[in-house]
Amino acid sequence: PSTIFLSDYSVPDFLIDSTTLRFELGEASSLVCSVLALRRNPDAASQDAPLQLHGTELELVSLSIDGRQLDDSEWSQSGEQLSIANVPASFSLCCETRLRPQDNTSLEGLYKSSGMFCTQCEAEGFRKITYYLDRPDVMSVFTVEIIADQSRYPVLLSNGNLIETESLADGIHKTVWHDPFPKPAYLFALVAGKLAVVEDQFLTTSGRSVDLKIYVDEKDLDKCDHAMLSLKNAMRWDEDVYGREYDLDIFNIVAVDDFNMGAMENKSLNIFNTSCVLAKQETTTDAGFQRVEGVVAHEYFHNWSGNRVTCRDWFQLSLKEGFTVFRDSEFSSDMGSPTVKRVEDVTLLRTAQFAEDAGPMAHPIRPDSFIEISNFYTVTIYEKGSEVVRMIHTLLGPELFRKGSDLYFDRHDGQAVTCEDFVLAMEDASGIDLKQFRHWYSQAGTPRLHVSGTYDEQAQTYTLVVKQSCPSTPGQTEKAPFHIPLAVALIGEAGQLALQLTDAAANIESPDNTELVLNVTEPEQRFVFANIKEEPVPSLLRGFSAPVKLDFDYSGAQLLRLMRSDSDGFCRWDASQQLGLVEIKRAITALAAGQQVSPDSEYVSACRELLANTSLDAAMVALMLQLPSEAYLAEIIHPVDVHGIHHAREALRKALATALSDEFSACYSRCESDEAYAPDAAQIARRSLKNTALSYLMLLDDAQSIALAVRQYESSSNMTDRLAALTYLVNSTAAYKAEALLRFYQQWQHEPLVINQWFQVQAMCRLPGTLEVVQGLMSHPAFDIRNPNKVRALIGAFCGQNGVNFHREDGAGYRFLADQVLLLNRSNPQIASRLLVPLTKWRKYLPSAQQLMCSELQRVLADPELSSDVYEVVSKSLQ
Ligand code: HT7
Ligand code: ZN
Repeated sequence: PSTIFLSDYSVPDFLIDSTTLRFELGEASSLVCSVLALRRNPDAASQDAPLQLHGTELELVSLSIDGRQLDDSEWSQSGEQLSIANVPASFSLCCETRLRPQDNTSLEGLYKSSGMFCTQCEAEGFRKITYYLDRPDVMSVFTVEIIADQSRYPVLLSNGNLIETESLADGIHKTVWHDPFPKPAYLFALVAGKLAVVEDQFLTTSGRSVDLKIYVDEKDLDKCDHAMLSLKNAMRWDEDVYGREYDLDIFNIVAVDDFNMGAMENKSLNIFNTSCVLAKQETTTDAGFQRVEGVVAHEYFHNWSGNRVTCRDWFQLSLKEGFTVFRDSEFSSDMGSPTVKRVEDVTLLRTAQFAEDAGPMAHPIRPDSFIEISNFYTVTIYEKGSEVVRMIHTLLGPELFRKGSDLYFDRHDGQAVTCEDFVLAMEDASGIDLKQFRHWYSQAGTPRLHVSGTYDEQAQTYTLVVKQSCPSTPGQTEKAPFHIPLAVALIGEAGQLALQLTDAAANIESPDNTELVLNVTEPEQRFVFANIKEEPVPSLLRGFSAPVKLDFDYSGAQLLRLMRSDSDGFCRWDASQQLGLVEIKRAITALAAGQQVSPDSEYVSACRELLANTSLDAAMVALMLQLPSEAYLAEIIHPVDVHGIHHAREALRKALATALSDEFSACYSRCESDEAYAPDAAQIARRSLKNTALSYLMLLDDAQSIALAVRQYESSSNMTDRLAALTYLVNSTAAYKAEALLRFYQQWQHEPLVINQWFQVQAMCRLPGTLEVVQGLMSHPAFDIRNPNKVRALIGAFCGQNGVNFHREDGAGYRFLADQVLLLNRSNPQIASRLLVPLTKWRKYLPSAQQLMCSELQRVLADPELSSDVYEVVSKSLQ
C-alpha cells in the first residue's frame, strides 16, 4: 500500500457538473448506470491530461462518451484507476457497472443490511459503486433513479427532493430524487427496503416547514421519539446559536443494523447505526439516550459544517469533524448539565486521545500523510479537533467567534475548503492574530504545561511560572511552542480573588475579573498578579481550557480546598481525581510491600462530605466519587503494570466502601425514586449517584448489598438501573448472577441492541475466566461477526475495556485479538484495524507484556493478504 501526502495535493483535472445515476436493484446483482457531465477544470495545471476515475472491485459492463461505446483500447485500468486518454474538453460519460451488494461485507459502498439496500460512501466508498472522481473537492448536482421490486423494497430513498414515482411492470417500481445542492460523492446515499416511518415537522425561523422522517424497522417504531425530539432541538439550536437554517423541505433519517460507525450525514438522508437512533426507557440506558441526542445533533449540524461547506481533501477532515464535534458538545451541554458534559469529554480526551497522541499512530489534527483514510477517523481528528475549535472560541470570545463562523459559512458556502480557510475567517472577523495558534493544526503530541506558583507576602504578589514542552511524535522531533489559552483563578480562604496582572497585555479578562485566560506562547513565561493579600491556591486550566497535560505540585491540603470550593466544576472534579490518584499510588506501594490499603483520613472525610452534600449536582458527586479509571491511570503511571494498578484501585475502592458504608447506603436510599422515567439531567444525575453508591456497596460482598442489587435488577423499569445492577452482580460472588444473565437474555432476545449490552456486560467482567466466557459467546446464536455492533460489544469491549483480562499474563488475550483481527481483515478491514488498536500500545506496558503483544503484531503483519487498513496500523505500530 502506498502513502498519500498532503503536499501532493493538486486541483482536479476535471469537474463533474451533473451526475445522473440509475440503480436497478436485484437479488443476485445490481446494475448501476451513471451519466456524468464532465469538463476540464480551467484551474488544472494540465489541459490535456487523461481522465482518471476511481473504481474499486467493480465489474465494468459498458463505457461510452457522448453516446459512442468505447472499445477496450480506449481505456486502461490499473489498481483503483480507470484511465481514458484523448477526451474532449467537455463531454458526457456513460458507465455501467454491476455490483453484488449482498456479498459486500465491508459495509462500504452499496451493501445489504437486514434485507435492505443501503450505502456508506464516506470517505472513499462511492468508488465501489461506479467509476467516479471520488474526491471531496469534486462537487456535482445528483439526480438518482432507483428501480426495485415494490413488495420487497417499498421504500426507495436518495438525497434531496422526490421528483417522480412510478409503478412499472412485474411488480417493479421506481422513484427519482434530485438534490439541488452540489455535493461530493461521499455525501451520496441510497436506501431501499421495507421500512416503517415516524413523521413530524419543523418550522424554520423564516417560516418554512420541513418534513422530518425517521425510517426504521416496524418493530422499532416505538423507539424513535427521543431521536425526533433531539432533531428538532438541534435544528432550533443551530438557528439560535449559529444562525443556520435548514435548506430543504425534507430531512430523512434511516436506521440500519450493520454500520461501521455511528451515523453518516449524507445530504438530507442521514443513515444511522440503530444504536445511535433508537431509544426507549426499557431498552436504553441514560448514556444511550444521551448518545442518540448527541449523534442526531452531530449529523444534523454537518448540514452546514461539512455539507454546505465541505473539505477540499481528506487531510482537512477535522475541518468538518472537529468543528461539528465542538458544535454538538456545546449543544449537549446546553440540553443537559454543562459541567458533567465537560468532564465526560475531557475524560475521553485524556484517556483515548492522549494515548493516541503518545502512540505509534500519533498525528496532527491535520495529518500530513496517510495510507488509508479510514484509519484517520480518530479521537485526534474528532475530539482534539473539537478542543482546537474550542480554544479559538476561548481566544475570540463568543461574539467574535460567531462573527467568524458567519464569515466562514458566507465566504465558503458551496465550496470545498481547508482548515486554513477556517482559521483565516476567524482571524479576519476578529482581528485576532492566530499565526502561532496554527501549530495546533500541524503538530502532533500532547503539550505539557509545567506550572509553579510563588507567593511573596511582602510584595503581595503571586507569580505563576509556566513552562511548555511537547514530546516528539513519529516524524516530528522538534516542536514549535504552542499558543495555549490557560484559564486561571486564585482561590483564597473566602473564595476567588480579584486578579490584576502586572503585564496586562498577556491575558483575556473575564467580566468579573476573578478569572483570566493567560496567553501562553513562550517556552517559559512568568505571570505576576498584584495586590494578593493571602497565599492563594491556583485554580489552573479552568474548564480544561486547552488539551494539555498540566503539572502543578499541589499539596493534599490545596487539592482538598479546590475539591471543596472551586467554583469551576471541571477543576473541582479534577482535584478529586488528583487526590484519588495519590491514594491509588499509595495503594500500589502498600500492596507491593505486602501491606493493607488504608486511605488517608482527610481524603475519606472529603468523600464523606461529598456523600452528604445535597446542594451539589448529584451527577458531579457521582463523578467525584469515582476514582480515576484504569485507562487514565495507564496514561499516568509508566511502565503500566495493568494488574498492579487494577488490584490497587480495587483495594482502595473496597477500603472506601468499608469506611463509608453507612453513607453509601444512605445516599442510595436518598436517590431512590418512583417518579416516571425521563432522560433529563436531574434524573440522570440521581440514577448516576445511586448506581455509584451501589457499586461501592457491592464491594462489601455481603448479603445485604447483594440483595439490594438483586432487588434493583428485578424491580427496575428502566435499562439504566437494570444494567447497572446486572453489571455489579456479574462482577460479584452472587450465586444469582447466572440466573440474572439467563433471564435477561430470555426477556430481550428479540432486541439486538439490548443483547449487545448483555454481551458487553459479560465481556467487561473483571473476574478471572472472562476470556473463556467471551470465546464461548462467540458461538452464541445471537452473535454475528459480520455485525460491527456485536463485534464492538463482545470483542471490542473485552480487548479495549477489560484491561485485567485482556492483559492476561499468559498472553491468551493478545492471541485472541490477533486471531479476530486476521479474520475480520478479510471481511471488514475498517473494523479489523480499529479493533487492533489496544495491541498497538504495546510500548507502554511491562517488558513481559510488550514481548507477547509484539509477537502477536508480528503474526498479523505476516499475513500476505493484509488490507491497507490493517497494514497501516500494524506496520506503524512496529516501527
Ligand atoms: N462523517 C461520518 C464518518 C463516517 C465514516 C467514515 C468511515 C467509514 C464509515 C463511516 N461512517 C460514517 C460520521 C460523522 O462523523 O458524522
Ligand atoms: Zn461527523
